[in-house]
Amino acid sequence: MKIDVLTLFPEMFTGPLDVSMVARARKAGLLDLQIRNLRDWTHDRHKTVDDRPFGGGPGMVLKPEPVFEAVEALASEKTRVLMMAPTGRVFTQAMARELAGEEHLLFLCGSYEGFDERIRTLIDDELSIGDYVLTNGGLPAMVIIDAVTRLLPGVLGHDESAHDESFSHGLLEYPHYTRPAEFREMKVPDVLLSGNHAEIEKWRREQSKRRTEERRPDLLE
Ligand code: JCQ
Repeated sequence: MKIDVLTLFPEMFTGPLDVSMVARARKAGLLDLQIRNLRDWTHDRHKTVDDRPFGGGPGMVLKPEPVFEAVEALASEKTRVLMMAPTGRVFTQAMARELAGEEHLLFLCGSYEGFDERIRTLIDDELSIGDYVLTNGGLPAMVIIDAVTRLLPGVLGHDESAHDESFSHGLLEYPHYTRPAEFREMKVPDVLLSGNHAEIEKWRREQSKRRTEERRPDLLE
């Protein structure tokens, strides 16, 4: 998969996307990820990307010209253009699976400065990662890139993907334990040491269900 990110803050993206599984996917050639500075599509000496709002008021507004030029340079028919904003549909695991099937994603990272409304005509989907306000769309874009990358074919090992299956059926994960069997007077449940795989499965299903009822009853609907 190819992913381009258009941002005013490319420095934000070093770190999260250079470690762990995303780094591995990039090195393996499964993910071609490029972070692009929106200012590269300006033509003036000051690399101006925003201007004062028509009609007055506080703050600045992202200008349409650099965004249009950048999107026209980076996108093709096959590109899904995504904008991160608290006004978007809330991102879910189902949406991650859908995006993982795309050839090319282009993330536009806006900010609370606001953007010229005509930029909306470039966008296929507006996505939110939750009901709170951030300073800009960089972190939401990284969250979505992370969630999508781990679903790309060949990125997860076989064990890890099988594990994922067992709880993307809408329930929370059951409790896990490793050695030692007793730690500071806290004992691992006997059933897990029993070697009885049918009983272990039953216990895990019950635990998943109970946890989901207690913590996320909304998932059971
Ligand atoms: C995304 N949840 C919160 C903030 C405006 C383009 O418009 C805006 C973008 C942002 C950054 O994204 C978020 C966000 N999901 O704050 C305001």
